[in-house]
Order: sequence, then structure tokens, then C-alpha cells
Amino acid sequence: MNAGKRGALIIFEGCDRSGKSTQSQLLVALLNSKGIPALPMNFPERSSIIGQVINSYLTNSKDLPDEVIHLMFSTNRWEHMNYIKQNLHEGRTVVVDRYSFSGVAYSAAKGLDFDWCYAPERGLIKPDAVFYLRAPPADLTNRTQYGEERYEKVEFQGRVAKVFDRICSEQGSYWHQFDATKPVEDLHAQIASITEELLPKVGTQPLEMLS
Ligand code: 2DT
Ligand code: MG
Repeated sequence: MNAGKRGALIIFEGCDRSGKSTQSQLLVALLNSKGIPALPMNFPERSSIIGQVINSYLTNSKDLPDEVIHLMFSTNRWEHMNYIKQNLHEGRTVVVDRYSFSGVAYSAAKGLDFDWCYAPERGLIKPDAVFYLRAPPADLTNRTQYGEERYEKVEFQGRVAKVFDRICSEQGSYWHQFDATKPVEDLHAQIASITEELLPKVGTQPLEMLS
């Protein structure tokens, strides 16, 4: 059905526990059930050597300067670009839980300069769509597992949310904002309908880069 056409790069963004993992899994399952090849990914991708260092940092077994961990998150994306590009060109849609925008949001929330944070993301593959699951962080604290990793504090998440809002307003039409407090099935239905409209459109478009 999609012969000769590339897949779409679809990103989920938002604060911790906003439902990104649930929604990305539902989307991949839906596409696959319709015979549309799609694969899930997430950043940080914790299995590479860099990913293992990031994991030690997030689980608080290692401390690193803010700038260093920021660049490692970015490097972790760069080291997977060929893999993503190849899958897209082979017609698979890649659905990713977090990308460059989490990189900027979390580091800028710590006080690093916004433009400095964004600079190493330039040149990465530009998503065809970003689904931003937006919710007041205070509404997310009662969701499971909140509080186990570095960053999972309401006050900090509030600052992260502000940066995400800024990015959403600056990045424009490929960003789609949702109220993350809505029922899972409602969100899934909206996300599915945007995706189904998007796939035939991007199939013949060249990949772009973040600029
Ligand atoms: P998960 O809870 O989704 O595994 O993320 N983070 C993530 C950054 O600070 N910079 C990044 O570039 C990325 C992709 C967000 C673990 C934490 O890592 C943060 C939460
Ligand atoms: Mg987390």
C-alpha cells in the first residue's frame, strides 16, 4: 500500500507521566493492525554506551555537569539518526517517545540558555508531527511511579512545562497540542485521525532537518 513511500517521523512530547508511552504504544499497535509498518523508539535510548551513562545519571547513581549530560542526550539522538533515516526510507513509520524538545525543555528548566540547548539539535531529522501531551504537572503526580527518577518533582516539572509551551508556540503547525488529562481512548482517537491524514501526505516528501 505504501510502496516506494517513506514512513513518517512522529514524536510524543510532554512532562513525565503525561501518557506519552501509553499513547505511542497504542499508535504503533493501531498502525501495525492496519498493515502499516511502524516501530516504536524512545529517547533516551538507554542501551548504547552513552545511553547507559544517561541511565546512571537519571537513576541518581552518577552526577554530571548540566552541560555534559545535555550534550550526551543530544549525542544519544545523533548516534541513532542513521537507523531512523533507514527505517523511514524503507517505508516504516517511526514513533518516538521524546526527542530534541525534551532535551531543550529539561535543560532550559535547569537554567541553561535556551538557544545553547537547541543548537546541537540542528541537523537532526525534523519530525513530521509532534504530539504534545500537555497537563498541569500537579495533575500528574498521582500517576504511577512518579518520583523515582531525577526530575520527577512537581516544582521542576512546572518549569519544564513552561519551556514546552514556549517551544510549542514557536515551532508551529507540525505541533499538535492535547489535553493530557482527557481519557486515554479519546486522546488515542484524535491522535490516530491526525496520523492517518498525515501518512499519505508525507510519503513522497523529502526528509527535512531541524533548523
Ligand atoms: P523518560 O522518563 O521518558 O525515560 O525520560 N530527558 C530526556 C532530558 O533531560 N533530555 C533529553 O534529551 C531527553 C530525551 C526527561 C527520562 C528523563 O530524561 C529527560 C525525563
Ligand atoms: Mg520518566
